Amino acid sequence: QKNLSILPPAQIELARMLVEMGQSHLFRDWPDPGVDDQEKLAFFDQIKLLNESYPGGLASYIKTARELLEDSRLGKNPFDGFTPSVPTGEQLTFGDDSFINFEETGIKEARKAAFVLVAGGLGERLGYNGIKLALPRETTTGKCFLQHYIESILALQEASCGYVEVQRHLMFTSVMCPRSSSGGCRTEIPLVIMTSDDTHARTLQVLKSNAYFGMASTQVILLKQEKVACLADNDARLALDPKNKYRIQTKPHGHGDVHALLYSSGLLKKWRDEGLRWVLFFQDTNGLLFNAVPAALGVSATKQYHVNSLAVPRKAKEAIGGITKLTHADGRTMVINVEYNQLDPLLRASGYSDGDVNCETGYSPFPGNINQLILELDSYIEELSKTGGSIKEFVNPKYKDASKSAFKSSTRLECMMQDYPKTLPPTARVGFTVMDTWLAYAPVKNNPEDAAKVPKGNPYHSATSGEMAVYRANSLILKKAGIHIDEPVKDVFNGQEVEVWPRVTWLPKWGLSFAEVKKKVGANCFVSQPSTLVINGRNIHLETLSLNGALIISSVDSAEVRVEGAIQNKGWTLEKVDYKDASFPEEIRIRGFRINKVEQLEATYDQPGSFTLKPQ
Ligand code: UGB
Repeated sequence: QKNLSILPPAQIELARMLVEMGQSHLFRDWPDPGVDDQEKLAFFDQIKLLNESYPGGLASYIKTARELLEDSRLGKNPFDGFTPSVPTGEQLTFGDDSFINFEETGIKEARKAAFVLVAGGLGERLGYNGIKLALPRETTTGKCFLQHYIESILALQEASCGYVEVQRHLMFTSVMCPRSSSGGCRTEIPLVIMTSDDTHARTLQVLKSNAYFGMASTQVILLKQEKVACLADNDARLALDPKNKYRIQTKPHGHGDVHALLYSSGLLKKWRDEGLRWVLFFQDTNGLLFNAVPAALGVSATKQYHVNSLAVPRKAKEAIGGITKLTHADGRTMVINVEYNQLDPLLRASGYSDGDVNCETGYSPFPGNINQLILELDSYIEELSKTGGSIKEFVNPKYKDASKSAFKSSTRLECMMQDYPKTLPPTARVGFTVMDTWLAYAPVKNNPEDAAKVPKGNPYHSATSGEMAVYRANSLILKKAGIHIDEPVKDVFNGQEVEVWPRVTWLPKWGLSFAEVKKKVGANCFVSQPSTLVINGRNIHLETLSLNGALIISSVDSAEVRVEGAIQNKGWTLEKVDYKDASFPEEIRIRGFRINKVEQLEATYDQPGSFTLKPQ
């Protein structure tokens, strides 16, 4: 009461709200006016931010927290009344006719898409000090995840708008850009990146210092998520920072924030007015994701899905959610992700006494959610107009003892972006698309020590496996396209046994779809296992290449290059690096090897025209 005199009117309202919501303890140790007045005003600045950045404000946060904490104390099952079963979805096989058709449709639809990358997490499990987006996706080229994502979106943009055809035939195409009233291409596929206080400045810095990796800076929109207040006890009393009595402790609220942020930014309506139809969500470190995007978007468009989640076969206990059909006793059903820590208890409580185990296929019967969601924009806006983008939350307090009366440390509410369908009406068309893991999913989440402890046969999800998966996928795609590729060898890096394929990488605009790759490779090519092949240009055709060594080939879009004949040199080798060896940079140590560039053939075509690379 005494301190109200120092506050502006708007802050007085906030103070009243806090007292009414049972938060008087926050002011208990406040001295009389005249002492620490600046700190007290700063306290209210933080309260204002916490209030404004949560849909419904702090009062609503505290109210929901009380309900969820009570449910947790009583041990209430969040799936009460629901029975789980295995859902059916679209199952794609890489390279068959249906896959190729979906890719073709998806590439056309990409003109009407916006991409949203959730990158507010610091990746505690990886134990890496930088932002994950700046980690190399692979160390042959050293390109980071963010660069690969941006180059992939730019490649989609050009392909979907007919730019590639324009280049090829030097004439306009009939493909009309949804953003253009006068013909020609004006498409700029928007890219939103959700950051947090932990990642915002560093994400912006990586973008700016690399000229946005070729994207127009106006095309990239950063939305920063705020943290939420921590809760000290079962009554949802807000937790004060132990070192500062004028500051509330805060923690991340989870990737589910992305929906409220998109809604409040006004971007969704702007996109709808511009003729867009799809919003694609994706995560910070999946180097294979764009292998799956065109076909998955094609599935969404063909099946007219309001929600399409991308999935891969899941190993039991793998740290990815399981896509599950939940049927309520009252007849309601929904197809939804059940998070990895909830799947086992849900199955045990529903009569599956073994819980989360593999079936006869060697995989969990529940497809694994890789958190790549494709939402249809109109129905998304309609839903968010009702909810404001708030997503069903959960709380996960660590109790001191079985009485559940006190916490070991403060907790907070959390939410996940894949829980969006939970509030949808039964009429919503919610589907999922399953693809091969080798093609679509290789995240970098685990530090070397934890990865080495992953049960045999389960994926490591480490920097080592993430990089090897890129080479494996590219090799398998080339193999399917007709190139003879040597079998991989097995090797162990940082205690993890992996398959080592030839180190093949290409620019996304070289091979955006399988049909595009097939057009650019001949039947009589060969790449040996120790080889490195870097394709750095759009119109490079591997006609009769026989590679045993390293070939780095680059070209401008207006050059057409045919590669013929045998290339033999000492190539690039992999040298082991121990993750504890501090003489190497962290991004090398966490993968357990470095690339030794012994000898290569480097060919660059920087002028327009037709060329042939024929070394012998
Ligand atoms: N992220 C944010 O942007 N903000 C946050 O507050 C937190 C995270 P994790 P998680 O496909 O691999 C998810 O930590 O949450 C970003 C799915 O829930 O890597 O353990 C963060 O930057 C799970 O069902 O993953 O598990 C990153 O880009 C499964 O699908 C993304 O959110 C799993 O991912 C994911 O954060 C998976």
